[in-house]
Amino acid sequence: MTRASRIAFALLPLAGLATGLSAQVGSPAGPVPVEYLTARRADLLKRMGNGIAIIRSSEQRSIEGDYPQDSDYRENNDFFYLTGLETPSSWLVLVARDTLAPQVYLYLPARDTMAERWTGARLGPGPEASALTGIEETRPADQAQRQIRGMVRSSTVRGGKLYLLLGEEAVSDTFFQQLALGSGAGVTDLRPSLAAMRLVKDADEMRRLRMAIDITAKGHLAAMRAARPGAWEYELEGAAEGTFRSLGAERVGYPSIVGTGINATTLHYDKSRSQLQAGELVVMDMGAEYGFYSADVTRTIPASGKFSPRQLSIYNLVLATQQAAMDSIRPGITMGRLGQISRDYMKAHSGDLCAPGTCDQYYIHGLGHWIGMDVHDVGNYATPLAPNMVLTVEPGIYIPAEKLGVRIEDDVVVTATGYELLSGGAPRTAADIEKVMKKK
Ligand SMILES: [Mn+2]
Repeated sequence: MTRASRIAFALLPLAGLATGLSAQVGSPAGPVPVEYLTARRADLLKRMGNGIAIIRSSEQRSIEGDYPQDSDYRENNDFFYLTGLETPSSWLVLVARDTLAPQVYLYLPARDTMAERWTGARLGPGPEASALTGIEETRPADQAQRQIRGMVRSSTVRGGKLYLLLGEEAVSDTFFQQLALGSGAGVTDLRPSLAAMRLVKDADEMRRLRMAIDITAKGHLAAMRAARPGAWEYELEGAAEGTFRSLGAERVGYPSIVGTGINATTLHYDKSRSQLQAGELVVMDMGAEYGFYSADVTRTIPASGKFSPRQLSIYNLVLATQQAAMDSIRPGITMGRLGQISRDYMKAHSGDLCAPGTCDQYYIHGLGHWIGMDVHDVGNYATPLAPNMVLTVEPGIYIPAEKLGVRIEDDVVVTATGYELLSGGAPRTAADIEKVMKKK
């Protein structure tokens, strides 16, 4: 017995096999309603004009070779966005035609009763898959490559474009290379269209993001309460991640960053192996993933529960800088402009805090990024802001010589007139943080 199958055996519930349907809706977030999936596919088909798009799911990872978190399978974001499914080795085919109705095909591996005894029920082609996705045409995946070749031929013969997700994998994939060579029409990258769509969140995406962010705020509160001189970074991380899981998050959106003292000045320190010392600041950058959407929130706290006067001055400068950037958020402005506003603000308000220079010399990263299914989500950063785009606002000051790092990161959604703060559940002001840490 392999290690993987032993683990699978240990996890197999004795109650027997669930149906494919319940296997799919097992996520605490529930399924993506069919009307959203249908609308997303219709939008993409419209953007395609005349052509055929091939979107492949992720493959199952190997417990022995890839070291996933327990038996974790993470679907490809674009495949999930358009199907709501978490099915390995599957294909989605969209055929857009100038005058005729578009066609959509879903290829799923046929069910396999013996394999399902080890790894749980799967969704095969058939009525359940159609009910979940709104795609009538579901077919066995072992027919996918042959049929796709035929469909690509007939679409491109009619002057249709061939659309592929041209990531690293696609470029090195033999089947996709053959399709590209055989199409006679070249290949168009599908990613920019999907990125533009995913940049503006629909109501189901917002529901998931809000929940991911609420859960994340509670995790930060738990970490604040776990902090004290002598605690280990991993205790804070464990307090937050345990909270995430207990509230329905499937995984973390990215490896948690908990850095105390000098570690707080390493932007992506994720080892969490040091012990908090009295007088240090701790940067905690942690976000839950819920229903495929990831929060991204950073709080900076004093290990002993009280900021020193110097720490407080730096902290308040970062907070005011963040607020200045947020106050400038409105439809039409760009991320680049917001970044400049934050930098100018910090420079103008540094006083002698970072003398002989100004504190913006220690603000060594950008202001923020899109969030969504990826914590650094897809989307062109030159796109002017519009309602229902969701971004982080996260200025910071990092002074290694003083072992002092401060980052404050919040998640906001753009509204018709400005922004809504989504991550206010985690205390932001120094006074509110001190209050939480005092009460534990
Ligand atoms: Mn971030």
